[in-house]
Amino acid sequence: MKISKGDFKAAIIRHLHSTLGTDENKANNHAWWKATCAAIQENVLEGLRRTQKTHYMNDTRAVHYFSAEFLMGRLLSNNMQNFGLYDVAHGALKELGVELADVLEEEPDMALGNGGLGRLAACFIDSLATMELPAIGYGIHYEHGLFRQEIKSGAQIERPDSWRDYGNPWEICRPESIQEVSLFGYVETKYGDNGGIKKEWHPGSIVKGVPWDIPVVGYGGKTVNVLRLWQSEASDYFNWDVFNAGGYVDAQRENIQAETISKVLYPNDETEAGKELRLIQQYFFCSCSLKDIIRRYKRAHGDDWSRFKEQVVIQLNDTHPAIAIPELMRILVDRAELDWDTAWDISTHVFAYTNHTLLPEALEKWPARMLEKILPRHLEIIYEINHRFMNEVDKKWPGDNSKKAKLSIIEEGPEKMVRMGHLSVIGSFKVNGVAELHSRLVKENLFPDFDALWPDKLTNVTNGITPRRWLKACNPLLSELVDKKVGEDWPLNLKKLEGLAKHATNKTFQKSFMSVKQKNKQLLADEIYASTGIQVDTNAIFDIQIKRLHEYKRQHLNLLHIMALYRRILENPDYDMHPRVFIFGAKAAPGYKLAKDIIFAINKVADKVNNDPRVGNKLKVVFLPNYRVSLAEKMIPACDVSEQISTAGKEASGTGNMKLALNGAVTIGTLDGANVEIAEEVGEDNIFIFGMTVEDVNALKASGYNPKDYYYKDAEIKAILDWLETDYFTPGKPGALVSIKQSLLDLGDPFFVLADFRAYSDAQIEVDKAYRDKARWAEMVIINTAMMGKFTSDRSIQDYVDRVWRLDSCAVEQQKIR
Ligand code: AZC
Repeated sequence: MKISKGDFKAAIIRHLHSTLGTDENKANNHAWWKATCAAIQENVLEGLRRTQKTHYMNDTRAVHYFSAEFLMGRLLSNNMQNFGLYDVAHGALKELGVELADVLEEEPDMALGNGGLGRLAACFIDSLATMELPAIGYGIHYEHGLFRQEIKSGAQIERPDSWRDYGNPWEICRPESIQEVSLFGYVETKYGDNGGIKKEWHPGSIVKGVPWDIPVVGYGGKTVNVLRLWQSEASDYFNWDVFNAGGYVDAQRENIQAETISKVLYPNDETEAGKELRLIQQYFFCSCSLKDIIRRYKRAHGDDWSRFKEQVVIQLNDTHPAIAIPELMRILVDRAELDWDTAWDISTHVFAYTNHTLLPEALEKWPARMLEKILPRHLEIIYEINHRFMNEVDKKWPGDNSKKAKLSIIEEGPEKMVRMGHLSVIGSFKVNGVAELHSRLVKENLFPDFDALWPDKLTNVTNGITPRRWLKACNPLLSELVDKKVGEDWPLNLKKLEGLAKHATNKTFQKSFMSVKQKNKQLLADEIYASTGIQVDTNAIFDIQIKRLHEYKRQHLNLLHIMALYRRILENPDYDMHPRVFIFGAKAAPGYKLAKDIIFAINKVADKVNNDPRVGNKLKVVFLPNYRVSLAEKMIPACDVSEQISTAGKEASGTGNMKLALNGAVTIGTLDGANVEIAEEVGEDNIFIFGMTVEDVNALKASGYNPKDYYYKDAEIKAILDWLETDYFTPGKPGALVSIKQSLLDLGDPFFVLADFRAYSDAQIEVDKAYRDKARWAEMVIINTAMMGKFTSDRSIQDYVDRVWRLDSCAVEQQKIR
């Protein structure tokens, strides 16, 4: 039973009046947006209430997804889709004289994450709710999410993101579930009468964690799970003490310090930020979340801990929440007074850990000194875990000290470091990588000795993406076409898309499919014009690279190729190529100089190319500022060629690669991450694979890679790199782009850009040829969409359920949609 358009209209107006205190004549788009959200939220909250009641009555085992990042994007369109209310809302607003599209644009993105890892968490909680699995996401309620990127004279400028300035209509504050978190201080050892010792932590500071709940609506609107995000505040009790002792000013200072914890998201992707505040953030949300889980468990089971590991599984999204392991041990040993072995048995049956990267700079390590200062009791517990683990290592490899040094949680050196990856592997019952290739490299290169010690612990779960957001909601035109061909239930069963394959060579279907692509390209062209003033031709190939800016992702390889094309056109005005628009979206970590230089270079090359009459329409270069989830939703449906060109062995999986292929883009990529599995699915004729494999990279490294060999042997490479040194792209400022050349020549080209350049350029020539054969291209495009079924996040979640979580779904009764 669904609500009628008229009733939904009435609900919007009711909220306009009684929630927002305005009326139809005064309301602007922002007010319409809020009123529409409020009307939808009625259903969300009813679903949430039913879900929580059902889970409580059934005393379900649940997964708790601990993640420092959740990159949710916007929620209105998704929530409407999931309740099947999109068309109703669209019609209702139309009758009120309001465009749904404009209303949707009012919503700020919830950008509480950096990139892949945070967006994966968002896709996973969507799948968990859709599959009716009892689950809670736990994270941090950052006041400022990822910075807003502006481009000024070609350079990235960071501006604060303030997603909650005008309130967030979805979140619910839960003061009844506030937790307190201890920090700093010292540990007292107490000796009991029976000779036993007891540790007591006397914290130096206490902060309050205030939970904000974001409901997560499953597709079909039955299960509504929760994402619980913690906001830090000064603890009343502590504040009061300080107030009495030192007065108002000191109390205010305490306040500010406490509130700093959840103030900002660290804007680094794949770099460990060795900062005290970051460790405090991690501990803060882990401690709040564990206490929350335990409170809920105790409500059903009292002080009987024997069922805890049956009821609770905690997935650690990378090592950021690894401190939860010693925290649970502390609670069990110091507070619940369980003996160590019982506590360890519980703990190691509760935690599982996902590794997302092999880059050494991303593997978190904390100085032992810092832990000692902030979490003195936890450091003791980590030492104890390590001591017992070293005994186990000694049993397997008696007397082998080098093994011990390799496996120890503690890295000895001038500064003693705690390796959070090792702690995570030792404290978890399962560890997974995020694509087949990556998981193999985790076993062979990152944790080989752990794999020898515990052969069943390391496993793979290939990433996935939610087809609800990344096809159904973001690409309505294609969704409609797909509905007609394979039925409407593909969002729940993405393998159904395979039904498109048999139409891949059908001329009429090719025409319909490519006309959808053309319309989506027009929409993106409008967006490009609105945000950059650049006019692009929708008959050109839309070639897109969207992801965080990082050397290993090799946006500069793409750039060198663009420069090569430009040069070829200048040298030969008849250079034969189909017109192409190269489109980028990428944020660079604010402290990552070379990444920012690459953004600058892309923009400077774009300026020249786009305004050079000799180039005409053949080549355009666009850098769309402030890449984020809502912009991705506009770019992905319009893409012809998807750039997935990381150095083999460096991209753990990638998920943008899946989204683009799903929406009918053809990939040009290396055999890296999930590209390998995408190639398996679509077949080698429907993807452009180029460049070195992991083995090739290792061999070249072993033989002594010298990028200068390529520079001197390949005249085009030399010409392009030398071009960067002139002032051609930066008039009056020679050398402004030289850092890129330096990194590729003098600093050894650590990501093998020059070694892969020629293969990349050749593959691009093949792409160009394929595109010009309209029938062949349409067939490739259709096959790509058809064969992406494997990459639904529902499949990833099912793999977690089978291989890691052992979780049962729990049906929640369908509500009447209001
Ligand atoms: C990313 C990986 O780089 C990306 O390949 C993967 O698809 C994604 O995680 C999801 O698994 N990693 C990160 O975003 N960050 C870190 C610290 O690994």
